[in-house]
Amino acid sequence: HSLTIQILAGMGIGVVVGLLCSLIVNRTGGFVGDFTSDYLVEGLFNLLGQAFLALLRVLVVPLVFVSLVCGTAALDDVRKLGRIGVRTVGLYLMTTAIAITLALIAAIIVGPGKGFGLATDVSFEAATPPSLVDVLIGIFPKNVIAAMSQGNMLQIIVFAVLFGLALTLSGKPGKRLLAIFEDMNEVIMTLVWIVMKLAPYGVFALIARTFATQGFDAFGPLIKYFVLVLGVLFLHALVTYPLLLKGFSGLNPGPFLKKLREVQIFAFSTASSNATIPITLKTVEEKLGVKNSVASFTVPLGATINMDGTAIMQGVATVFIAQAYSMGLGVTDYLMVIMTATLASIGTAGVPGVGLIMLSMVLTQVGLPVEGIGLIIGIDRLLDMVRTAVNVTGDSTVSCIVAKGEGELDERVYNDKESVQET
Ligand code: DAS
Repeated sequence: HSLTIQILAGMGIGVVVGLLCSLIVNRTGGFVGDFTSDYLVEGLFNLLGQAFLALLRVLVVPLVFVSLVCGTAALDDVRKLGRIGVRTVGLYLMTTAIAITLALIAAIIVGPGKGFGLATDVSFEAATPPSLVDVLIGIFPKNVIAAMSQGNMLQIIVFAVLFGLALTLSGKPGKRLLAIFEDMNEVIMTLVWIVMKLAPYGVFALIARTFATQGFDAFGPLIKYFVLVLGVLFLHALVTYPLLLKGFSGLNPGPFLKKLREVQIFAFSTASSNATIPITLKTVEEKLGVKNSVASFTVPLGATINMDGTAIMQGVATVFIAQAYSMGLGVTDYLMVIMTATLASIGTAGVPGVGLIMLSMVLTQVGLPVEGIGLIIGIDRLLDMVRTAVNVTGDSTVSCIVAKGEGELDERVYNDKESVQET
């Protein structure tokens, strides 16, 4: 059977087993309850899940570095690289701004926070967003080993692009070295394939543990907020992206959404765009026909600076918290929210829970009580999983649009029926 079906099964069984465990732990105390929570959920599922996540993460830095060196070297000229860079960043900022605007409008119309009637007198000191200059300075690596050991994606991207350019300008030595990098890329992609074979088990364990530990009683008064965020996330993923694919590139969104399912499941299960990079890259190249010269740049960059799903949560959460504390927001506040959320997403990597950290910057910027985050933190994990799936969908959308614009998209591959037997 196709791997996607196996992964979907892993996810489905994970939800059922997770909910069962949650019932057992909450309903039957004593030995059975303790055994389930200590040895099953926090034991076996946690071990399998974290091991699988580690296997994914360990591939990210070598894969991004090697594939981006190859991708940059494959581009025939610097002007093309510059054009790809400008188009990619421009599209990423545009999709994020659209996402958060949709979220703000929806939240203002629905008013999820009305009636909470909370008061705040605590003066709070929270993280302030980095200035644009700091963000730009921060992307230039001072020490490439440090950048790699810290997983600083923007610095790794900058160094890989410079190194790839140097390869193309180094004559014979460059050609020899590039051949080695291309072989390494093949081998690392095989490693990605191996990890994907383990996915049904890894996804099962991650999902089972999440659903076993997610307290569903936290939903109560927050159900409106939860459903509203989900609604805008699905709207953005199923309307905005298809419109952009059709509008900018004349691409049929059908094959795109169908082939992206696996990537979205990985993103959902891991709640980490970064950990999903190997899968996003493999899928965008092998199933959607985006050439490595574009995908190797747009995918890692997107996982770092493009978080549309996160921006949607932040838009709804900001309005929700303002309403919960009966604090009005003016137009300038909303513009500030859009700017701060977009800027904050540039500087932070795609790892679980980063959305809430950025939310504290947004709330501070518009003078809202940061402790309002405490209202929504209980159900944030599930929303994090869904918005990460939207984040990677946005990265893949822009990858296809930029590739099409540069003539680096093989439309035969993009449109062909998905081969049942997985590669
Ligand atoms: N989990 C983040 C990501 O990987 C998104 C978020 O925290 O909002 O994209």
